[in-house]
Amino acid sequence: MDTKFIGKKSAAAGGWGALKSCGKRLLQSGMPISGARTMLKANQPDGFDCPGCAWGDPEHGSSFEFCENGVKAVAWEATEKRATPAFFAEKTVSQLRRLTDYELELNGRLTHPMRYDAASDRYLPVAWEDAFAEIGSILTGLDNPNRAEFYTSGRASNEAAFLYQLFVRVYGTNNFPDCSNMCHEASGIAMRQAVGVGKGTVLLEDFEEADAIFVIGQNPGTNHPRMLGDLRRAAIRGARVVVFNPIRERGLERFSDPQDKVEMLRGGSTDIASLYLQPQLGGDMAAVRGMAKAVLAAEDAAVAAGLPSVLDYAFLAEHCAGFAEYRKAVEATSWAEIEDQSGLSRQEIERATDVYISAERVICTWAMGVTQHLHSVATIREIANFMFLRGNIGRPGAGFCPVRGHSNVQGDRTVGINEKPSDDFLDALEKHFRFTVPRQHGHNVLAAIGAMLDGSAEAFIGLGGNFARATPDSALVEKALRRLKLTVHIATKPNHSHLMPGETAFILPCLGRTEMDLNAAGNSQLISVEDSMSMVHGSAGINRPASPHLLSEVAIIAGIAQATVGSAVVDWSELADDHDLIRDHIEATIPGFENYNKRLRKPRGFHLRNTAAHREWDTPAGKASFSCEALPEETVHQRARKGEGRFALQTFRSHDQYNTTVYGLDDRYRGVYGERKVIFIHPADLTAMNAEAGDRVDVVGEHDDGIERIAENFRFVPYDIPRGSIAGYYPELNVLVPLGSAGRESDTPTSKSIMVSFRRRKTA
Ligand SMILES: Nc1nc2c(c(=O)[nH]1)N[C@H]1C(S)=C(S)[C@@H](COP(=O)(O)OP(=O)(O)OC[C@H]3O[C@@H](n4cnc5c(=O)[nH]c(N)nc54)[C@H](O)[C@@H]3O)O[C@H]1N2
Ligand SMILES: Nc1nc2c(c(=O)[nH]1)N[C@H]1C(S)=C(S)[C@@H](COP(=O)(O)OP(=O)(O)OC[C@H]3O[C@@H](n4cnc5c(=O)[nH]c(N)nc54)[C@H](O)[C@@H]3O)O[C@H]1N2
Ligand SMILES: [Mo]
Repeated sequence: MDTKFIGKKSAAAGGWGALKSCGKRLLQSGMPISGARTMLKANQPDGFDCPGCAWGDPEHGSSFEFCENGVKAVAWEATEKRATPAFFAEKTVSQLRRLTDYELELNGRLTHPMRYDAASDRYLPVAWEDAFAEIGSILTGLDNPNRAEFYTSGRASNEAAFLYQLFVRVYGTNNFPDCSNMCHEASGIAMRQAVGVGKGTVLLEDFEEADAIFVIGQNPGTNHPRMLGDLRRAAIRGARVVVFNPIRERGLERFSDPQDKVEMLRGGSTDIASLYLQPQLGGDMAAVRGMAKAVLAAEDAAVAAGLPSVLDYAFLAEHCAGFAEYRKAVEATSWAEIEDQSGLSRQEIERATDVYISAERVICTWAMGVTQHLHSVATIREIANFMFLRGNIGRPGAGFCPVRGHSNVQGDRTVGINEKPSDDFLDALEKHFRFTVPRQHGHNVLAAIGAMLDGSAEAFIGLGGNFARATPDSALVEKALRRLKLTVHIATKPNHSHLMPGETAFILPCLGRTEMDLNAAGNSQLISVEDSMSMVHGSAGINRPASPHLLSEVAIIAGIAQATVGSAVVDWSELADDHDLIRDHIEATIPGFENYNKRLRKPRGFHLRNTAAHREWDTPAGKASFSCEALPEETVHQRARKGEGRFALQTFRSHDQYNTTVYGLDDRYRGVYGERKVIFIHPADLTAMNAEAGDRVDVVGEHDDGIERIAENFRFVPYDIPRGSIAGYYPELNVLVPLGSAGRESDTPTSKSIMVSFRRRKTA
């Protein structure tokens, strides 16, 4: 596709632009000069885990792996700005609500525990003990523990998350809505069905051996910048990178590595994608089915010509179940269907297939472009089917890599943040701690919101995150939070969720990753996290806490737990004081953590064994399992196409944000500066509407459930994107994501397939 209409003539991703942008953000964030020292300790053996993404850390090379967006994440936390009680005294909560997410967080780190005072509509300081006592008394006063919701965002450490789930289960519920429900839930479900583990099967080292890497529905240039380094090294070695993304993302086209002095001085860059395909939104299952069809056709041709097999028959025979049925399903899918749904031509799909067939070892990575659709589970099963055809799992350089979001979202699940816990895990908790665990499955994010809206939930506790902004139908969720008896937010910076107080409301400020956590005896406490490659490693902050009144997440959870359930089952304060003891409990209840405390202190930590990576299949069939579903009857783009003036909208991240945290108003790689209320759209779609670049519109939700959803005053930006598909930023567009639209099986909000239309605005 012609790219001449993309904003400014674009330089490669990374490079000097990345360095410049870092400098600017560091200045704006108010990070002290000592910040440089903070940066150097990110992702180092004796430092802290970068609070940015969940990409793995390399074994070799002790120098700091430069990452522009890691710098921003660290600087944002290590700021010198403070949201003190004076900040909260100055404005009523109603006034604060008028600020944008960006303006709110710019006020810096929270310093004191705060309690909402309805009479003055302000947050006032409160003593920790009083906060714990009041939270405990409201929680114990609910007539059923299932009337409370315990949210987790994926930054919480293994130690905090384990203690949290233990407290909540002693209290008596499995209500654990978490950010994963909105993120990689579909990956976990599909992979457990297909290969028996819900996690990626590759290590970082596999990227050094792969002959081809398929990157589907992911924008690593912005969201996992260190992954670009691995893709770049692979590309230089001659591995082929194949991208499926409706949008041409610059980082996937060309990358200039700030680590590479020669490349930086020459002003050069490396081509990343050798093939870049732009499917329609939601068209990936069809695209992958198309590749599978082309693989089977190549196999038939090889047989006819007496050439070696294209399929890995040994793997299929020894390890797989359901291949014959799958083959029939593929044969029953026509090229016409595949082309129509994927938006790709047969020739394009065959070119990708050629790369696949000529590669001995293939890795497939994916993220939100795959998981936030109606048919995400079926799509990921199809990716697995496709990979099975040539045995691309459980050998060096080959395997599945769902690239996680939050830096410890994977670890949180491992240690028990799960509304549908396994019986094995509950049995282990029960046996080790000797209490009757709740067995009834609890609420995920959408169920929790449902319960808050219908009045069956009365309390919300948030361990990090920004629930009201990250969830769909923001306006409704805000109302739901304000109807509760109790809202509690454990957080580092003020955000909009804090401004939706229930009858009684607290903001409890905690230490961040970059800060030292000293116990009563003055010993520094280590926490641990798990990355996308299932490596568990330690993290210890080095900065002085943002305020002397902060507590660690672990200490806050222990305080609430003590005030709510007492110490009959667990001595909370002992655990808060010594994280090694928490890890001993993890080791005793969760497989894979043998010698946790010892192995954690090794430089790169340790790897949690992944059965599928060893070709052991913990599935009902005891094999790697093919699925044989038909393609979705209709995808969002096919539906939108039927209606006049309708478009399929995806909501994604700019280069200057971390989820609901907006660092700045630029999206450098996409050529957008100083604004966020934009809609990326194909120029021919603009012409067809008699509209032009820069025109302003209201974006109107077309979910057809009788609810009016409008996002006001957005500006058109012409972009290289398929006709009929459009894109804009989360969280500004969350008002358009319907609560009632969720992925099959995954129950994930469909943030990448929203049907909308436009309404012209007369004035800006
Ligand atoms: N700097 C920074 N880092 C982050 C985050 C952040 O906000 N900022 N967030 C973290 C979190 S929690 C997560 S989950 C990850 C998110 O990482 P990503 O998944 O990369 O995040 P998105 O910005 O949502 O980008 C989705 C990509 O998928 C493409 N896409 C959308 N729909 C489709 C589709 O139907 N098919 C295909 N093939 N592609 C599609 C979009 O064009 C876009 O390139 O990043 C993590 N890392
Ligand atoms: N429309 C749309 N919606 C989406 C998505 C999308 O692509 N489109 N993506 C979804 C995805 S993938 C995810 S993961 C969710 C994210 O949902 P969340 O995890 O709920 O949101 P975040 O924006 O990451 O949370 C930011 C807040 O976390 C707090 N925080 C930061 N660091 C710490 C810490 O160390 N400890 C504690 N206790 N608090 C801290 C700060 O107060 C900050 O304001 O959003 C989802 N929502
Ligand atoms: Mo995420």
